[in-house]
Amino acid sequence: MKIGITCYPTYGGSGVVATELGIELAARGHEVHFISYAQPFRLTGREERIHFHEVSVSNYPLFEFPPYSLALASRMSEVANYYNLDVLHVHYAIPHSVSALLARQMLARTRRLPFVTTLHGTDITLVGADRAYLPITRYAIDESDGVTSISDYLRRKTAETFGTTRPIEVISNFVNCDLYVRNPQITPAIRAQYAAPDEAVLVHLSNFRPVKRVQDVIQVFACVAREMPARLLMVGDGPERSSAEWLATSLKISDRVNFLGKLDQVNELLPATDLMLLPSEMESFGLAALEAMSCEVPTIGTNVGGVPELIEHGVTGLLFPVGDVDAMAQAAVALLQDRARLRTMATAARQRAQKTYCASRVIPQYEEFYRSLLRDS
Ligand code: GMT
Repeated sequence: MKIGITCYPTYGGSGVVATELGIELAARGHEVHFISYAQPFRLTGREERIHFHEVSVSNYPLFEFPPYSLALASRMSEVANYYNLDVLHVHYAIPHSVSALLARQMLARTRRLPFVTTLHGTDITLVGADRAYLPITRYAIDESDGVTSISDYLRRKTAETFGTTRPIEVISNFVNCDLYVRNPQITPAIRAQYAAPDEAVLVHLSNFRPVKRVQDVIQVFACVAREMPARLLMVGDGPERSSAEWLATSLKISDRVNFLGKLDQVNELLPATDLMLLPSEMESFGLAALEAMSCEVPTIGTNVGGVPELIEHGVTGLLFPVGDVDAMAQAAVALLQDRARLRTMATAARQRAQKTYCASRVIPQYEEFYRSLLRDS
């Protein structure tokens, strides 16, 4: 198949899922065309059967807000036409599904261009639910040829928020279990780059938006660091980074916290850690936790959204109410001090990732979803 993919190319879960999906589809012989304002950050530009089409948004003195959605729709229709795409797949409803809808209509006289919208999270729970965007988001969801969501929680939330009765297929986030894995040849050396042999290594991975509650990460780690030698790796960047740095400094733990910025290759770093901290206010799935699980790293997180679908409390991780920093800290200390329990949980996390969430299991679900749309046309 020839598949067009649109996503936010910046550091974030929906962009990661879209990019990894494109890479996996191309590896299975499909031709993939990314259409966005920048090359998605996990692409190198050298992948076989993957093409990138930049959307440039011309400015004009009259435009206070340059119309990206229109430029995107134009480019989508051109790429679909020139490269004979079978299907467009947009990630994050706003504004991508509206642009896809326009592109489909622009081409309607000459060809059919079905599009799939994948809902990821705040496109429904925050931005989409905002009255300014709700009617257009609902319209674009209803008009999509196919809609998928990344957890059952998000499927239910979409029906509830938008009152839509259209079928939404749940296709979960996935991870490449062959890449996200402990590697005895390199993992110990990477760990040694960051931590002394006696230090526990905790990690947080996100785009540091308020919803991620990165201050809670620092607070939890401060409690852990009072009890044992420990180090925290903060991976990613975003609006809350500076307040997290300030908090680490005021709690006098900044020498134990490494802010690593937006790393591309987290598959090598994650296996070198012991515990993932994900104390988010909301998480429709929690891709960072899945990537950690695949690397035998359990998560201490919050019992919100789709997280309990991924993490079984007490078996593959530990979940607490949002903001319960003390409970998360105590649980982290207890787990890190009980190496046998930590190992059992780490193994269970890897097994759960392998059983349900490996790319090799999930990508065929997307392929079948595309085929079903093309059959219906
Ligand atoms: O909805 C968002 O916040 C955007 C998105 C992103 O780009 O970071 O994150 C969501 O999509 C991920 C991939 O499907 C999920 O794993 C995240 O749980 C989800 N984030 C939230 O729901 C906050």
